[in-house]
Amino acid sequence: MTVDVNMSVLRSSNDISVNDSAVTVNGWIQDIRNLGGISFVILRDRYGTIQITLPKKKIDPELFEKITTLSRESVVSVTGEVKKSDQTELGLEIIPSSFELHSDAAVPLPMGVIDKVNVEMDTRLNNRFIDLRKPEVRAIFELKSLMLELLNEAMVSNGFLQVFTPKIVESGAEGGATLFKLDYFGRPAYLAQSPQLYKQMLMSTGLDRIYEISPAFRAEHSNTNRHVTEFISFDGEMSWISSQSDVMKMIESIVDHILSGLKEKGKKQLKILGKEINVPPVPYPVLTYSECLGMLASKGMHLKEGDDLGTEGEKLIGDIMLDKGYEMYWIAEYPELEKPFYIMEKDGTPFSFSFDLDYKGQEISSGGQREHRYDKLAERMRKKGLDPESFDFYLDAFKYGMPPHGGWGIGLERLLVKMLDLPNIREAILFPRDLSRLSP
Ligand code: AMO
Repeated sequence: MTVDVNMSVLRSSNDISVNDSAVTVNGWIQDIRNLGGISFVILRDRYGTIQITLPKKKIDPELFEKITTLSRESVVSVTGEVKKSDQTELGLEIIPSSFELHSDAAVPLPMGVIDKVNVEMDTRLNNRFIDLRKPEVRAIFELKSLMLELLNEAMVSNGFLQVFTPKIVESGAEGGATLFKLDYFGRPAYLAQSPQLYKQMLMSTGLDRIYEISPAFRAEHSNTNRHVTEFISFDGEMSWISSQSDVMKMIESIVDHILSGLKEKGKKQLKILGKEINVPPVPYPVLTYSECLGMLASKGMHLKEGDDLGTEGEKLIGDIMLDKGYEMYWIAEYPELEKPFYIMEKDGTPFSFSFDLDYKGQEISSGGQREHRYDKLAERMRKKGLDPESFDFYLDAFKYGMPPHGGWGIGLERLLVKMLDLPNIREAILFPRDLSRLSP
């Protein structure tokens, strides 16, 4: 009898019924080493590699010839006997009795899988199907998937309902400059930049805690290592808050659950990546925007009240905070002019009940308390040069009973990138979209 196994079974198996019995392993031929009297084929699947050992004298000559002349990355099933071996990393090897070739890989490969040469990111992304065969690339996406699992866990345990809102919309929420325009059966429409308007509308229904994890689209004209045109936005909205601090506390508990969960459950992937996750203690320190201006001035960067902190400012604050031992911190109470119409003003001041969560010098989230009072909201829209009438579908939800509420949006890839200290957001997206990339 043969048992169909993958390498995780072999890795975890101390079971003698697998060892010493005939197994079939499926995978990609990673490497072939011919050493005269003996040849080795390294077979790889999602879980690892195993050595297929072919002592020339003991193997059928035709089988030997066929296996050892296969091209790298061909896909095969190999059947044989599992033997204990102290020569291999796994402590096991397979002596083949037969094999099946499913797909013969063309030569040469567009890029190598195990070669240690540095390949340009563009080449890697153009050949993502090969790039993702590398365990260290795949580990990022295994951690991303684990991150979503942990995130869902945190949301459910806090009583949040998962929702999905439209991605084809009539009006944007995050400013006209980054809207992708569509032709919707002859009418103008846009790709959603965020679920902002919908998640707020849901607060008026009594669904008092909701979250959404979905693609968000931004026509970003800047080519940076932290902007893409399509990213995964993790949004939450909650009613009956007393202040933005309630929202900040919620985010802290969710982020803490994700980071500690990944540290614990992602050990295997973190080891492949050679990374460790530091879990910053909660609560995270809160800096106000005005304090940040002071901190920057002390380092020679002089900004006026109302200026955007900018990438450089954010980085500098990150360095100052890291010197003090903080990787994660809040920047709160931005000038109301800097923040979108839906954010509540701090009455009698030029500031607002808003916050960003910054991680190692980069914004990973923003949010705040929302303006839930209809008249004030319409007034704030006009102040921002928007016509409240074109937002009727949204404003109506405020006209007929809206609780106080607040929420956030976290760029999932930005969080992952900072957690793993990856050099570019594109590393955390399977098939990234940016200013120049639309394929694959
Ligand atoms: P904001 O526009 O700040 O806020 O976006 C929220 C978070 O989304 C991520 N992000 C991006 N990630 C990658 N590429 C991009 N081009 C990009 N743009 C944004 C960032 C950012 O912190 N509606 C509000 C949130 C709220 O108030 O609930 C919003 O969208 O990590």
